[in-house]
Amino acid sequence: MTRQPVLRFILGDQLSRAIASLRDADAARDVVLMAEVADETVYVPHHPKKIAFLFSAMRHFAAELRAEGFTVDYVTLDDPANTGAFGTELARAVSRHRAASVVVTHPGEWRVLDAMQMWEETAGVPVEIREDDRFLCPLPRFRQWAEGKRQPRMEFFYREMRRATGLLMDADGEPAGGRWNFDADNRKPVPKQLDMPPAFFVTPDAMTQQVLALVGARFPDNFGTLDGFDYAVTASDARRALAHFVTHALASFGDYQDAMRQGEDRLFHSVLSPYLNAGLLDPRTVCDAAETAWRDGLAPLNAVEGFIRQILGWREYIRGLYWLKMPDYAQTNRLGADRALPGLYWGAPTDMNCLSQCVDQTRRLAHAHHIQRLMVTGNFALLIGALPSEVEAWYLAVYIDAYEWVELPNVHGMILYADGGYLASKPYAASGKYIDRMSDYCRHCRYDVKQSLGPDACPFNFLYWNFIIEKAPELRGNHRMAMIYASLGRMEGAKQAAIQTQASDFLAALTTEY
Ligand code: FAD
Ligand code: DLZ
Ligand code: SF4
Repeated sequence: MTRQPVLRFILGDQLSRAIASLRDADAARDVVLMAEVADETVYVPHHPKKIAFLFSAMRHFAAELRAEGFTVDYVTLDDPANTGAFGTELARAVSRHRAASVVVTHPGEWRVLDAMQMWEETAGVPVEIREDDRFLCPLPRFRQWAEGKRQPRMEFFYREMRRATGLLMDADGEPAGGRWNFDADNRKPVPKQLDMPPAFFVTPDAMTQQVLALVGARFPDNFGTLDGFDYAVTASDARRALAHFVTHALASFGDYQDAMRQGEDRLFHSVLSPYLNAGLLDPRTVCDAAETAWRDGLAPLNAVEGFIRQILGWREYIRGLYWLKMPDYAQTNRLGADRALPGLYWGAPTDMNCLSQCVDQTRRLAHAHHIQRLMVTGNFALLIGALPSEVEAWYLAVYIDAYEWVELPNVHGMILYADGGYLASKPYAASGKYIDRMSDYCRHCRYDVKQSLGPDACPFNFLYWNFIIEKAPELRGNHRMAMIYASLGRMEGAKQAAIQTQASDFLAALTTEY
């Protein structure tokens, strides 16, 4: 007598062999379901490289499971019977395989979790949703830590996580090197003469080529190019990417983590986020590899601590906040921002070289590093008062590593301050001076970063002061903004008025066309 199978539904960002929904799978009995569905490809207009990366990684994962002996029911996007949605594909598969029940892992987006509540009804069998335990901080633990805190700050969460995991801790319970954070040694601009790490790349195999053809034909008008696709699409290649980073870039990660340089897309960043977020790499493996490099004398502590903090601290904290605060979190708009997203984000030409470079890099790679996302495209969106929902949709669409659990708090909280300071203690607003200090973009720009008024003035300068003036009612009381408001107090009224006029003219000329 054959036993009825359990259907194990694996979503596109759950490509880990150790995922909870596969843990007790019986290859002789169960069926694994994976589906490329139209709904997931269009809820924002994803960059084609993001879609291609996920589809190819999904297909490779399915092939690996089959090689292990699993039955994998894989529904491709171009299958004529494909109904285009998770719920209906699940119902079809339950009926095809006469499944007794469904097991799935908690998804990374609220909207998918919400839809999952209907799956038992549409599939007609029990659906078990298991916790996603690929993170280092379980959600109940985060909730316990954040509960009752008006502004739960990442730095303190990070220290808890260092203690909980033992990462970079001495035997006596003190942080390695005697400090929790070495940022004071970091954040240097890149010197003119500096050898850059060699690029890591994977040549697309036949399976990836097939996906590239499918995505190219199906999404010809999406922002972004498929040309030069060289991302890893398997766990073993993702581990090679990690090893490459540790060998060639980690040692300088801390020094140059906030730097930008024209023509150097990745500098000393790891570009591991696509693999971490899709499940091809697990965060503990990445942190352990970095710590081992330090213990073996291959990378200094300021670099290794800075890198581990991004994953053990920021990544876990951002995810914890998302699930703690959703779905209400996305609805706040503390600064009352309401401007439609300008077309320059979708590639319309702009004379602002920093923006032009970061958007073009995003178009080519579906990747930009943190400081480009924060201080160039993010800072601009904040200063012009762009509508949070439109900025969020842009970040969710254009980056290969973007899922709402990680995109939303970074955009809504970190760059737009739309949550009123729950995540960030003050807005990350900055004038052109910051961009000039950390990059060489200004040297190639038609604007003059030293000027705040007049036809050649860097727009970041007058937009910054305009923001400070306009948002004074919300921000003046923030003690971290005291120095800025003291400077504003010393600025002549006539200059303030001229800044506001120039900003207003600039904003009026911004167009949504592209
Ligand atoms: P590295 O600089 O090498 O950092 C190592 C790892 O640390 C990253 O791979 C990532 O997993 C983690 N990390 C670093 N900073 C953060 C952070 N703030 N939040 C979460 N994880 C972090 N990251 C995403 O993975 N997906 C997103 O959709 C995303 N959207 C962002 C939007 C904005 C406005 C900002 C400011 C940041 C966003 N980030 C996002 C965080 C960060 O920019 C990317 O993780 C990083 O650029 C990925 O490149 P990397 O792997 O080379 O990172
Ligand atoms: C992002 C994405 C895309 C573009 N396509 C699919 C898909 O066809 N099938 C799938 O299982 N997952 C896809 N994903 C990832 C999902 O959007 C992601 O799993 C959910 O947003 C939950 O994080
Ligand atoms: Fe950007 Fe201003 Fe520098 Fe031009 S001058 S690159 S607009 S910061």
